[in-house]
Amino acid sequence: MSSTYKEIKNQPMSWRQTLKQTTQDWNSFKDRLTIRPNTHFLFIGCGTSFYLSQTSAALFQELTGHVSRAIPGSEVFLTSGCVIPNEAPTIAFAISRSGTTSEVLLAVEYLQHHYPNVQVVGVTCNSEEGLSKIVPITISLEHVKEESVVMTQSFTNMVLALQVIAAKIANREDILTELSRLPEVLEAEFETYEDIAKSIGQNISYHYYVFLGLGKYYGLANEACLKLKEMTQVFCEAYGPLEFRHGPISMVTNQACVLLLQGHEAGNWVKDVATDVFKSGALTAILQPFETCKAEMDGATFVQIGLQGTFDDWVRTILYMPTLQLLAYHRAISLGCNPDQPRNLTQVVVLANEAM
Ligand code: F1P
Repeated sequence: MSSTYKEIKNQPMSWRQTLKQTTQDWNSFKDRLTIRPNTHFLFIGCGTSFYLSQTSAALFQELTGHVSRAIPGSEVFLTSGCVIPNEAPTIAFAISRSGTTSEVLLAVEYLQHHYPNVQVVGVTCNSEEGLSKIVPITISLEHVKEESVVMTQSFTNMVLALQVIAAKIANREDILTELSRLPEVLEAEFETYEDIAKSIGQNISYHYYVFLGLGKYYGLANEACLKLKEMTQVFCEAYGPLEFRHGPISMVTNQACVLLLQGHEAGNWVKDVATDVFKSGALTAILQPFETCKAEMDGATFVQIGLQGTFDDWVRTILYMPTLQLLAYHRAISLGCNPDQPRNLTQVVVLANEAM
């Protein structure tokens, strides 16, 4: 069996372990973190780890109220003036599945040499590698170490670990209780997600994919694009839903597939975008946490996400991802591509010495 497929399907199990482990980790390092009312949070990573940084920064800011920002690893050491606060106390989460991506290691070293106001916490799935050796605190999810080149369960598990930390910082036991229900809801809904992901993925006549996600879902939209690009090399883009109408919607034809990640937040505003996309002739798929009145958009595809959990938008975040990962997987299989061997890619990008 494909390792990518196995890792996608392992998410209910791995989420359970992440919830348990991160609570223990937090108890062991919380006293070493100094969090003041004006503390900023940074989330630093590359590729998938950058997109999970985007989602985590949005989640952190919303729940804790602290200024939070995602930064690609390279920007920390190449253009720090644009991205790192000079004086505000700052906690930077350096994120890397492998723990060996050069840009993330260089970013950490740069912060340690130039920014005494920044405390760094590593987030990885591999504690034996470089990252955990150079940071004082590490959250290491060894149980989601992946064989695959393409990151799937590592994305959702690292976001989930950061959600637990955000809930701890915000002192929100109610949110932690809701998070603990995610694995069972994914288990209950996985088959439905896969049926829909397969039916869209198997239609290889779509040559252009768009993912629309608001706020904390924008990082998910970017990550969904990356999965499709890595596994199937199709042209895709991600936008905020209302941004899509400001020009890009003119790219849409009946060979386009537009997937909208809908929450309760901004409900009617986002629904209005879905209606416009549907009228433009694209296959319109809406992932949403409520039942649908089919008559509204007859012919559109609806995926109900987290219906059995009645979660709020914040908690539901990672539940959108398995459908999007499976879509990429099934499109790859239908095209005869091997999802475990994406073109021109390696598990880690290690820079040549000359560049450093
Ligand atoms: C991040 C990453 C992956 C990408 C590729 C190269 O790695 O950019 O997202 O799919 O395989 O590496 P990491 O720093 O999280 O290990």
